[in-house]
Amino acid sequence: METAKIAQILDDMGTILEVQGENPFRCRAYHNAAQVLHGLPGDLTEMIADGSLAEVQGIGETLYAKIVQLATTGRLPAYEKLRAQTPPGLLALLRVPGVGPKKIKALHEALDIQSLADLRAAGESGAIAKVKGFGAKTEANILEGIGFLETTGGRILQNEALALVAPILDAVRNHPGVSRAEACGSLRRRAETIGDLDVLFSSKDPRPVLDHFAGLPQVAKVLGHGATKVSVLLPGFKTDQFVQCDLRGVADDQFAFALHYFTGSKAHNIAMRKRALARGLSLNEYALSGVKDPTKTIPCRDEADLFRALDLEPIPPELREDAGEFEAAGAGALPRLVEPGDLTGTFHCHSDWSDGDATLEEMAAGARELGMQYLGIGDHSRSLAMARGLTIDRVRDQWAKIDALNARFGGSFRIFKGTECDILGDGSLDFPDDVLAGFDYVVASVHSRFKMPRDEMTARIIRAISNPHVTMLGHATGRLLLSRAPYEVDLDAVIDAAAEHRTMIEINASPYRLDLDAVHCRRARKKGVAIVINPDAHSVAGLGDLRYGVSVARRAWLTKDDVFNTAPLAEIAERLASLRPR
Ligand code: DGT
Ligand code: CA
Ligand code: CA
Ligand code: ZN
Repeated sequence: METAKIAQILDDMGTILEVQGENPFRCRAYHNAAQVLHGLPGDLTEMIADGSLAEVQGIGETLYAKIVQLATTGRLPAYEKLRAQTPPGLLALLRVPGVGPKKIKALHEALDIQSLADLRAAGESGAIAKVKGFGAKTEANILEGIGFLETTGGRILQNEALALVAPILDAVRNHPGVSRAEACGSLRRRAETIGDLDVLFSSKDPRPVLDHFAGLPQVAKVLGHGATKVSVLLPGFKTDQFVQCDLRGVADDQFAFALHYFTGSKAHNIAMRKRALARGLSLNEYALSGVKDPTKTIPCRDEADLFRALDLEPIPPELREDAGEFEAAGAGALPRLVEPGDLTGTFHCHSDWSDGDATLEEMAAGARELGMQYLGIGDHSRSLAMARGLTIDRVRDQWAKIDALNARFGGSFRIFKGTECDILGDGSLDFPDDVLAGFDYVVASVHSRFKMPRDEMTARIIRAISNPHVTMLGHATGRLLLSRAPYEVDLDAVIDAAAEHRTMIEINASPYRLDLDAVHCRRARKKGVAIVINPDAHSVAGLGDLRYGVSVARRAWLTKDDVFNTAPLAEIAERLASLRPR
């Protein structure tokens, strides 16, 4: 059994025990062990075999035995028993933002709530407000949370979709009958979140490939099995969550048309078909042919051929939203989109000085490994105690440490001294100006009081980014994709202020956040705001999230020159210095 799956089971057990009102220490032991498994330095099976797992801090004796049992047998009767004691809809309630095990326990006991439907009915009838410890405000929050859950529904994050699709694509590509295979749909367009997975392959005989796919071990349920298409459910990353995956097979000479069609978006496809019709051609997922004479077909080996046949430059998947790409591609004026390899470094990364996992040295080594020339460390500021924000004294210690490291790098690499400085409630910053002046750059972010009225939040952020010490605005809306709505803010006003004060705005590349979204990012660029792509990395692995930020930039039509962190180190140093107030 995979380590991540075992961790999930331990987490679930901790949660069920919480819902049952078990002693908090016992519950926490399960959650802690799950965390430890997520951060395990080696392979779980090997660590069991060589005894090193027993040495790992944070896993007690009982839990150690349970992990070994799960890893070796794939089963745990204690877990099955707990699941059997829990109504099946109860854990799903945890997906409602703002509803935790304690609330579930109370509501279950007071109102016998067992499912989302029960919870909504109770909220709508006003029954939740009457439960001890709840009240009208909590009830309204819960109803809002249910609404949020419903609109985001069964969607998953891009990183989850990529992790699910990779082994499927491997299996399909490795099948001897397959010549080409690709993941299409929203995933290929790099949309923020993904509804279902669409995989396409070409082959002389799709049947054995489809049968093989339907029989893959990770398939939880086959929804439909036809001659050219199989739909299945794959287990998602949350308990009782399933993700649909459609696999379609076509002939090799149909592949380009099908790839284009199933990549979408739907709006793009409709416009593309209209364009074909305007040229007397009919386009569908299998062919491009004459309207009057369907036997006249235009063969296309790949998508580029198809676009050319309609007098278009090839349109990258990220731009296919019918949002101006046809005009640009028809005029030969598509931008040359920024690519992951264009990034020379990044800012807004955390180290173990605040809430990151890795040391400064490890983060720098990780960045160099990725071919970067510099790394900006922006640990949290003092008022964010929860994230171990740095006091002014600690900031000065960190500067000394960074100076020493930079001296060691001798110019071949550089760590920039940054801070992710909290924007306080009134829009002032968490450090005084004389301290801010000592950093190479300042990222300003909101981490508190998310529920402020829109006007107040907008004024707060504008005040912060108007401070000449602020180099860039961090995660502009504070949203967490699929789990926390953005705060209320007039982003257009923020963008205007950023342009006026020459403050950059970050694309937060964490797949859990991804703000600034592509639409506002495109607007910001049009107003002349410099965009910077930051991973908000809390570990070395987190630096890899930059790819998701590049996708947002591409969806926003950005070229290399529109992105600040594509310049070489010397130029970055110069431009940062020029942005510091005199
Ligand atoms: P998702 O799954 O909600 O994240 O979004 P998509 O874009 O992957 O949508 P999906 O899976 O329903 O369909 C995949 C692609 O197939 C879609 O992007 C465009 C194409 N497609 C699906 N339905 C239609 C349709 O009714 N008309 C046209 N023109 N294309 C369609
Ligand atoms: Ca899809
Ligand atoms: Ca689909
Ligand atoms: Zn951060």
